[in-house]
Amino acid sequence: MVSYKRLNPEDVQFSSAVLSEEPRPVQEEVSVSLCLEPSAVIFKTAVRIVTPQTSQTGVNNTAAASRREVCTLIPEAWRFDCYPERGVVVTKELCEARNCCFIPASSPSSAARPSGRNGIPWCFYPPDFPSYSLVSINDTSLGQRGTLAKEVKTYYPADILTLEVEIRHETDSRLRVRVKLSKEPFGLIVKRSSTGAVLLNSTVAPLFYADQFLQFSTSLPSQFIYGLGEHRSTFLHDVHWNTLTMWARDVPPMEQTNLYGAHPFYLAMEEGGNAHGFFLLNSNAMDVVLQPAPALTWRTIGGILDFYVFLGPDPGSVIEQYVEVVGYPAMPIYWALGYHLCRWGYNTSDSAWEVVKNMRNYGIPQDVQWNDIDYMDQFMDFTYDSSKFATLPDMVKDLHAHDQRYVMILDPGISSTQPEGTYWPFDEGLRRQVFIKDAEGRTLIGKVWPGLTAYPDFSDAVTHEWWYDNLKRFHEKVPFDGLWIDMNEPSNFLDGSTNGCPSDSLENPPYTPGVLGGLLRAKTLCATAQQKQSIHYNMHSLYGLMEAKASASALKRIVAKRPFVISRSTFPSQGMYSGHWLGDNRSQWKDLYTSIAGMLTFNLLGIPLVGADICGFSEEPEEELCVRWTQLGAFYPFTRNHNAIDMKPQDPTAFSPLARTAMKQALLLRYSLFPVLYTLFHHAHVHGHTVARPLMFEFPKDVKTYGIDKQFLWGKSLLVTPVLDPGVDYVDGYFPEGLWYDYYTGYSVRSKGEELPLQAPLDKINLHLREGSVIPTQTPNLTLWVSSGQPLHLISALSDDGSATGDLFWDDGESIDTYETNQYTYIIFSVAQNVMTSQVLHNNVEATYITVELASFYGVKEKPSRVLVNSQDASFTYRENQVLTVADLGLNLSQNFTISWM
Ligand code: MIG
Repeated sequence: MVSYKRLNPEDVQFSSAVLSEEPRPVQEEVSVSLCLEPSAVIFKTAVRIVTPQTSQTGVNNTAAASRREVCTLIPEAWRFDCYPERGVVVTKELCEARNCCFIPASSPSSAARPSGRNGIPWCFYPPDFPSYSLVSINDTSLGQRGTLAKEVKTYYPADILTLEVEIRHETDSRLRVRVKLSKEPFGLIVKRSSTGAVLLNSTVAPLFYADQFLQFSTSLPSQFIYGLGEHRSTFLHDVHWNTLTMWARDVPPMEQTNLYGAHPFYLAMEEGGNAHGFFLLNSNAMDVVLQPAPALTWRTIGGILDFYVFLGPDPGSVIEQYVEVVGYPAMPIYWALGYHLCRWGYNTSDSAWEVVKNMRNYGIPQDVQWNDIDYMDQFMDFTYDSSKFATLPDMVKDLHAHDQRYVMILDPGISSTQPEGTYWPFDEGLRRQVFIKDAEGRTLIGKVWPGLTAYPDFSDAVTHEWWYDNLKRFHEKVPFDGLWIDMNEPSNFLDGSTNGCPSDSLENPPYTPGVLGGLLRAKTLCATAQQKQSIHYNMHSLYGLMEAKASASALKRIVAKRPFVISRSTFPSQGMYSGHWLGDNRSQWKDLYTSIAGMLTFNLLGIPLVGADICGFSEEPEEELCVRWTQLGAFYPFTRNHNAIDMKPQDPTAFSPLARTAMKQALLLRYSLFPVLYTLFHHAHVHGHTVARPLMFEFPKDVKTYGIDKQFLWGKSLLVTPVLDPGVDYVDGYFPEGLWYDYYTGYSVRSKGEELPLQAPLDKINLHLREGSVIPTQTPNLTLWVSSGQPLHLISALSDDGSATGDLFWDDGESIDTYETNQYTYIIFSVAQNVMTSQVLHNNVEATYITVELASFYGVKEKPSRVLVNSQDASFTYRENQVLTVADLGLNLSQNFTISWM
C-alpha cells in the first residue's frame, strides 16, 4: 500500500499553472485559483510521495506500461470512479475502453463491490484522463470569467468541449461559481487565506460536462461532513465510499436510498473549528459520492454546474449564508409550535373528536387535531365523507371554540374518473389545463389513493390559482387552519403512467444515478412528462417545493394569517413555505434515535420546523418507547404524534395513567418553554439561525462534539439529553467544557468536556442550561393561545463571573410579517454584577397583559442580604445549591426593570 499524506496547500499551488499572475485574493477570506492543467495535481501529489522525479515527466506518456505504473501509484482513497454504472460487472476490457485504470481492490473488505456504489472503484480515472483546460480568463467586476476547453471527447455522448466559467465573489462570505455552456469553471482551487485550508480542489479528478452527465470532484479538508439530505443516516456522514443519491422518492426511510427530498448542500468542518458550506444549485437526479481521501464527487444528469461556497467561518455562519441564498424560513404561526395529534384511520370524525375531548379531560396540552386521507370521500381531495365524517364541520367548530386548530391532508393526485360534472377539481383543472402532460401532450394519468389521477403542474401560475379556488371552496365547508401536503414527490402507484413512458434518452439516460427502483420513473411520473417550466426530468424534485408555495400562498389569502403547511417532499427554499416531517418511520427504538439526525440535518437545510412521527408511524410502540418518544418529541421544533392505519391508538390518552402522566409532563414542559422556542424561530426567520442545534455549532473547537447525534441544543443554551434505549433509568450525556445547570433544580455541574451519567427515570427528560444564559419560560396551559397571556418566569444561569444574557421576541402570534412591519416587541435580558436588567428594545405590540412573576438565578455564590426590584426591597428565597428565587414580581413585560441583590 502506498502511504499517503493529505493534500497540503503547497501541493496545490502551481504558480505556473495559474493564468493570472497571482491567485487573485479579491477578498481576504479566500484565494481562488484556476489551473491550466487539471490533472496535474493528482498526478503530482500521488506520484511525488513515491518517486518524486516522475512528477517531472509530465502527463503525456500514455504508453500502456507506464500507464499501468501510474495507475498503481494512485492511493485507493484517491481513486475516482470511472465506471459508476450500476448492474455492470466492470471488466478490464470495459474499463480500458474508457481509457481508465483497472485494478481490482486489494483489501478483502473492499473487494465486495466489483462496480457500483460502495467500495474502492476497480476502474478509475488516470491522471491524464481528458478534462478541461483554461484557455482564457478575464477579470470582471465581481471576480473572473474564463473559457475552458477540452480537446478529446470522452465516452459520454454529447460531451461539450467548450465551457464558460464565471467566478463571483458575491459577498465577503459567499463565493459563487457557474460553469455554463460555451464559455467558463474547471480546475478550481479555493483556499482559506487565514489558515491555508483547501476548501475546494476540483483538480483531483476530471471534470465532465456532457449533455446528460456532469461530474465534478473535490477534495475535502476533513472527513466531517453534514447535510446532503434527504437521507436516513447518522448526522455526521460516513465518507467510506458512501453514495448518497438525490431524487425525490416516496419510500419509508431507510439507509442508502434516495428519500422524499433533495438537498445538494453540505457543511464541512476544517481543522481548528472553521467551517464552510457548498451548495450545488441543481435539481436533476444525482449521486453524491463520499470517499475517504477525503473527497466528494457530484454526479448529476442535467442542468448546469452552478454552485456556491459559503465561508463561515463558524458552522452557524455557514447556515446563515446558505439561508441568505435559498430564503429565510417563514416565521411560524404560534400554534405550529403546539402539540399536534394525528392518525391514519380514525375512521370517523367522531372518533377523532373523542380523542380531542379525552385530551381535554386529562388536561393534556393539544393545539391541533389532524385528519389523514380517511376524512375524504373515496380519497378525493376537496371532499369529505358525508357519512363517516358527517360531524367534521362540527368538530372543527368545537376545536375553534377551544382555541384549537384543524389541519387535514391533501394529496396532489386528482381523481380523473368521476362522471363529468360531478367533481369540480378535475373538470375545472382540465378546462384550465393545469395538469401535467405526457410526452405526446395528453393529460398524464397515474394512480394513487383515489384510483386513476391527474397531477397538477405547480410550475404554472394558472395551477396556483386553481389550487386556491379549490381550497377556498372547501374552506367554506370545513374551515381548516393549515395544510398537510403528502405524496408530493410526486408519488405514483404505477411507474410513469397508465401508458408507461416512451423510451428515449430522458427515460433511459446514458447514466442513471442510484435511484431506488433503478429507473427515474420508478413510483413517480415519466421523466418525459411535460410541465410548464420544463420536462419532469428537470422538475421532478421541485414538485414538493412548488406545491408548498402554491399551498402557502393560497392559505395566506384564505385565512389572512401566517400559513401553516407541512410537506413531505422538500427542496432548497422550502423553509420559506413549509415545515417537514420525516415520513414513514417505525415504532422502533432505532427510529427514535435516527429522528435526531433527521431533525438536525433539516435545521442545517433552512427548514427548522421539522419533526418525526412521535411514537412511530408503522408498527405499534411499547408504552415505554412511546413515553420516551413523547419526551424527545417535546423538543422537536414540530411536534406531532402520528400513526398508521390499523395500528393501535398511540395518543397519550391510550396509555396507562403512569405513561399518560409522564407524557403530559413532557408536553407541559414544552408549553412552558414556548417563549424560548418562539424567539428561536424569530432568529431563524430573521438571521437564518438553527432552532434545534447540533452541539458542534456552539463548540466548534471541541472535536468530541462533531459526531454527537444523541443530544442537541435548543438555540445556544438548552441542552437536551433524551433516553434512547429501553429499560434504563439513566443516560450518559456529553457536556462540553464549562458550567451546566440542571434545568429543574439549578444544581450545577462543571465539565472538562466529558461524558457524565444522568438520572433518567421514566418521567424525566434531562435538560441542562448552559452558563451565561437567560431564558424566558411561561406557565403552561392547554393551548398556546390561552397561555399566551400566561405569566413569565425568567431563569438566569450565571457564568463563573456572574453574567448571563438572553432575549424574547413577542408579537400577536399570527399576523403576517410582524417583524417586517414592526409589529412586535423585543426584549434583552442581561445579568452582570448582581443586577439583572430587562431592556425593551422594541415595543410595538401591546404586551402589557403579560407579567413577569418569577425570576430564578442559578449560580448565585453567596446568600444575598437584600434583593431590590426596581429599587424596592423584595422578599426572596435562597437555597444551598446557589439558587436565588424572587417570586410575586408582577412586573410589566413592556417596561424596563432591574432586579439586584447584595
Ligand atoms: O401511501 O395518507 O407519509 O403519513 O399517513 C401512504 C396516508 C400515504 C403517507 C404518509 C403518511 C400518511 C399516509 N401516506
